[in-house]
Amino acid sequence: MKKTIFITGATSGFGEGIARMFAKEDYNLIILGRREEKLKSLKKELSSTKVHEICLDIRDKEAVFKAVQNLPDEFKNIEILVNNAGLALGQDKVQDAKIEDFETMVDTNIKGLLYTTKATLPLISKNGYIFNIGSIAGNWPYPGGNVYGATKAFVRQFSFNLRNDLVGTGIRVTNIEPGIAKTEFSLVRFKGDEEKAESVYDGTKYLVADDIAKIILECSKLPQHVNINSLEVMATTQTWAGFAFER
Ligand code: NDP
Ligand code: 8X3
Repeated sequence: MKKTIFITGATSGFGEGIARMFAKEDYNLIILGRREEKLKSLKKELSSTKVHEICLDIRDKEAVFKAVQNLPDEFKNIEILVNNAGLALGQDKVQDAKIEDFETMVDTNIKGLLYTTKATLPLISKNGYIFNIGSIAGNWPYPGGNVYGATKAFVRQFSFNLRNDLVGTGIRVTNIEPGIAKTEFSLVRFKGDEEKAESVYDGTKYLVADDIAKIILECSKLPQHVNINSLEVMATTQTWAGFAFER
């Protein structure tokens, strides 16, 4: 029987890259996102394998549980869940930022991830695998990283605690913590400001979706008794900035 991978946020960036990578590995795919057209075109592109698309907003708890309950039988045995859907909104100081942006990040990156995890857990096979996409922002503070970083710190700690709860099931949990990567991430963060988004990547070498997809594939191929708890990955060009001082 073919294995199934469930990828949230598969309409762009890491999620789309992971879908392409696992299609080549002959997995059945469950792809989730809000943009129906992108889901449809990805399904068409990857027609050599079975693809089930779920068009919804992961902030909608009822919709998430219903979509998982209504999965066609051949997709009900999930080998790998990738909790990837997420976003940053703005990079302003807490005192200047919009409370609505904070709420969207919390609702998506924390609550949405909890809904997809809780809904799919009963369908994850013994010896299955859960990848959560955290961020270096969950490990290291930076100016304007405030709520986004805090949501990713939640994802990291939740991943570790989930491991505790899943002991005995054989299900592995890895928190992947990428640094700078060129996807639609900055375009979303800066609300469609293409110039500002591009400036994040100007003159440097960044990670791409395929790098993260490869890392996930390699982790999934490790022997079943090996669990990588967290994996922080940066572009070789990226390092830490050091401490800032008021003078
Ligand atoms: P993209 O913006 O390219 O992709 C984000 C994906 O998440 C899209 O498919 C989007 O789909 C989906 N998504 C966002 N909100 C929702 C929602 N409410 N409901 C359902 N789907 C949603 O960015 P990345 O690929 O870079 O981001 C993927 C993950 O990686 C995120 O969790 C991000 O925080 C994290 N990350 C990114 C880094 C980077 O530098 N790029 C570095 C570290 C971590 P749609 O719009 O169709 O709903
Ligand atoms: C995205 C990486 O450093 O831009 O999670 O927050 S960063």
